[in-house]
Amino acid sequence: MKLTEETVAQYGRDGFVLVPEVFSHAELKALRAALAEDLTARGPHQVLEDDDVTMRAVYASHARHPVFGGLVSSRRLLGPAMQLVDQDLYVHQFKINTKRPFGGESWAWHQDYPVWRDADRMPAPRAVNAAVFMDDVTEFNGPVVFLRGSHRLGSEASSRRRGDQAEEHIDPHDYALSTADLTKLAEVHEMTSPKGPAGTVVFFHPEIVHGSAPNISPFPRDLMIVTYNASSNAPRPSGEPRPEYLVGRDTKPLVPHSHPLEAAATSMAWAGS
Ligand code: HL5
Ligand code: SIN
Ligand code: MN
Repeated sequence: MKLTEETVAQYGRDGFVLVPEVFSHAELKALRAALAEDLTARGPHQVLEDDDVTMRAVYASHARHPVFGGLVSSRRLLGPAMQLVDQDLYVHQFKINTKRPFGGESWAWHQDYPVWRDADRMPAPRAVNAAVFMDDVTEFNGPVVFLRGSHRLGSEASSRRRGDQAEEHIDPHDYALSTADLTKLAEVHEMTSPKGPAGTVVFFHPEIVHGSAPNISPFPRDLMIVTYNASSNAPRPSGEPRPEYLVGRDTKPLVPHSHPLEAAATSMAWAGS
């Protein structure tokens, strides 16, 4: 149940890697049902679009719903994440970006780590995102676009530039790269958007430049992102930390286990390779 050496090297070069067929159809059904249940819990952990009605993102479902609670220590996510960071890990952040059909909004070009460095005082980019496709991701429904290899530049390009789109959750809009910087970077770093059927997982580096376009297709694009951080790299806030739904407090190393969903797994194609 391991990424190959070649895959780990590819992650080092590109800043992301796509792993196909991690979750089966039956498991995705369970995940979608869990999301529907979790969406009934109202609170500040739900981020709305500009219309103040449509769901844009929901945070910390793993803290409320047992299906997501178990999933974060699944071998299939935590195993590769531990290989990629080469450290013991815990969940820094859990979110599902729910990009609705016919207009789900874009996410501005940004890097994640500068946000967590500034807002949470996370010491280093010793973390990895595991993005689980809860829907098929195509060129039509607003896939995440990466600048390949841009994580190797570090975080110099990003600092808070604009306003206050959000108070607790920090919208990438507030950390967006300038058009001049993005233009320069895109000359050197190819734009690429990993796509695939629901159940695909993309692991990506906290310093890779990424963003996504609106979803004008008739299909949803719900993307679950678990950010694993090294236990040795827990934030050291100087004052009041941001709310727990944004910044995980339990920094004890997670132990990979076979999630109950795993019992129903039929497709483990990547695991043996
Ligand atoms: N919304 C996140 C936070 O921590 C930051 C963004 O994609 C992650 C940049 O508030
Ligand atoms: C998106 O959901 O398209 C953006 C993902 C991210 O910023 O991590
Ligand atoms: Mn991001």
